[in-house]
Amino acid sequence: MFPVDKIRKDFPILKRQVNGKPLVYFDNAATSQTPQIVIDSIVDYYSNYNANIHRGVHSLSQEATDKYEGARLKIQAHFNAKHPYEIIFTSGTTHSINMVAHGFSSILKPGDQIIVSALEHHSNIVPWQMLCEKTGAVLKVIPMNEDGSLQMAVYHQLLNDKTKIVFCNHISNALGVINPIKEIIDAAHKFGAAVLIDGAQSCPHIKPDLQALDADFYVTSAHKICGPTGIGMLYGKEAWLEKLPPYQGGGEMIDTVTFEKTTYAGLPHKFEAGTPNISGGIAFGAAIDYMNSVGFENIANYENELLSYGTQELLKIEGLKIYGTAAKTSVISFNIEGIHPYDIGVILDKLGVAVRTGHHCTQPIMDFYKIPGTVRASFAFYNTKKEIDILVEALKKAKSMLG
Ligand code: C6P
Repeated sequence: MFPVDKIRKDFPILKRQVNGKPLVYFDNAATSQTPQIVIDSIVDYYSNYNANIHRGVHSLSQEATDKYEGARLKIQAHFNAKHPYEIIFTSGTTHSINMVAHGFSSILKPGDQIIVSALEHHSNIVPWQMLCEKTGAVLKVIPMNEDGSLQMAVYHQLLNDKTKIVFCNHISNALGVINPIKEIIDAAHKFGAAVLIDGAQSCPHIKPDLQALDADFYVTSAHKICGPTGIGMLYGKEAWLEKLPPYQGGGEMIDTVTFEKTTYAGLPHKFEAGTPNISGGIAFGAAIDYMNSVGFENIANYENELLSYGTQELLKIEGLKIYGTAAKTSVISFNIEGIHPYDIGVILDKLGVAVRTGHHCTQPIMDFYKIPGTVRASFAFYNTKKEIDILVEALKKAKSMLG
């Protein structure tokens, strides 16, 4: 049996009350909670070895550098990247995507084609639109079906020799549906196009093997996987990272600087200008260790149980409709007939239940369903069936007040 009671003790925040009720935290797709061991890694850095990295010969600097680079190695091993220098520390998914988009501005030509899926987060739409404006490239969209799956036959038709890069999330943040990324990657490679996988929503549930997937780029944020905010990663295959220009100029990303000419440092430093989020990087490594100590197979099995139970219980509420019914992870996006999702969110909060309401930074998905937004309950491995019962009772109360 999954030791959820023991695991909950690792998360100090789960003990707190909200509006006089025990917190039921179902907003894990927005950000996950942080276990004590990850919090301790940040406190340890500032208490014991706070120093800038890669710069000093003194002991503290060396210690901090070792721990930061040690975290890079943990992340490399976890995602199975071939080389540690293929892992670039960034401030998060959004930053990582913008780095790649910026890099492609020197590669794309007018008429080149970029393909994105209809299920993307705004952070995987807007940078490409900006890139198209800059380069004259054209943005094409893989449309979605009513159940939230992608129309893969259309994707295969969209691909051609002009396609230079394809972007797709592994798991949709708004619906939780799982996209067929291996098929997407393999098909794009037949036309020589690169593929960027947005792993922001998959990394808390699935341990990806980046070499087996053959992804060209993979991006995620540590705060989705029990790490802190303000840190994330860009994985890029060595050949692609060598080809792309640096994103920002500054300290640490150079080899030599004169007023006539600057040459850049090798990977990963070429993409890591300035003093980074050192404690964040170290805590990202601690979060990866923590998640692996729980075990991704255990996490997936337990979260599937929560998803089945939650779906079954929520559907007992009359007028409740779930969006995104294709194969998915532990996200339930829904509306109750005649009630605005925001109003439901406010009442749930009064009852201690945290969910996200609105368009979830995916307005095109909401437009597809012709709705203003949804209520999104997203479960993590530290949630329980008892908490789902509390959500169901709270929804019944909201319905009787608002319906
Ligand atoms: N989604 C959600 O509530 P950042 O903000 O850079 O850490 O992650 C952006 C991002 C990119 N792609 C996907 C698939 C995401 O889910 C997110 C973040 C949160 O759904 C906050 S908007």
